Amino acid sequence: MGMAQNKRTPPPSSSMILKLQSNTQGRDWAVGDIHGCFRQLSRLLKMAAFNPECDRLLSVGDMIDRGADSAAVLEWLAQPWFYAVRGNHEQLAIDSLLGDKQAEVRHVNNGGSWLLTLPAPQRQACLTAFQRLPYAIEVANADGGKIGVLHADCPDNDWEALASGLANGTLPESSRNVTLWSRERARNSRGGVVRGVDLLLVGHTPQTSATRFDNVLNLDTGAVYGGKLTLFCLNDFVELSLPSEDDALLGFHLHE
Ligand SMILES: [Mn+2]
Repeated sequence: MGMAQNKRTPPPSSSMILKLQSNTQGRDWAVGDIHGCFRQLSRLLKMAAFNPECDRLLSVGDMIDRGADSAAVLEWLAQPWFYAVRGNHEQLAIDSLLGDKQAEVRHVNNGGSWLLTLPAPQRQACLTAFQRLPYAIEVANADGGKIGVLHADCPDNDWEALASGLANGTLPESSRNVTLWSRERARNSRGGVVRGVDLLLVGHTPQTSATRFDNVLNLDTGAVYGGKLTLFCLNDFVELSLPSEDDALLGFHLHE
């Protein structure tokens, strides 16, 4: 990718929630569902004048599947300025790589066949990298507030309960699944402010442009479906989008 590395260390492998201090050196950006569109992400970061020496990039998950360049996820996750939560697609990949045949079929049917074509060491590297992904990231604001990041939704609209449940390993599987799979907010059958964060950044359910539901901002703008890829700056709330290339036009439909 031609971007210089800095010396920040990655989170410990056991951490299911990652807490980041406010970035006093540069800017923090969040990106919506990438789904293998890493070349598009590189162009978008150039548009944003992203500086890998001091800026950070947070992914809301679903970095892989359907797009042209899913295997590049390993390079991106190796960058010290790149932070990501797991999405349901990374979870399907984990379950498939752990030998769950039902998950393997489901993953392949949802754009995951690239994983089976990788050499065994790279498949193992994907398993290790995806298993390290936290369910949630919490970023401190310079003014004492916090911004949350997860893939789908926050169980019970209660960030503190989620954060402590993830930190001490007591969060029930049903709540973990809400963070990975829920579409209820986007379908308007569920709403309300998420307590304990100023803003929650999510993806998972494609929107025509970044869409806010109460204090929950959905950044999935359907890049892999011929929509666009969206960046959001946590410092000044600026949004930046790049339309997909024509060859990414695959038809818009609801994905897993
Ligand atoms: Mn998803």
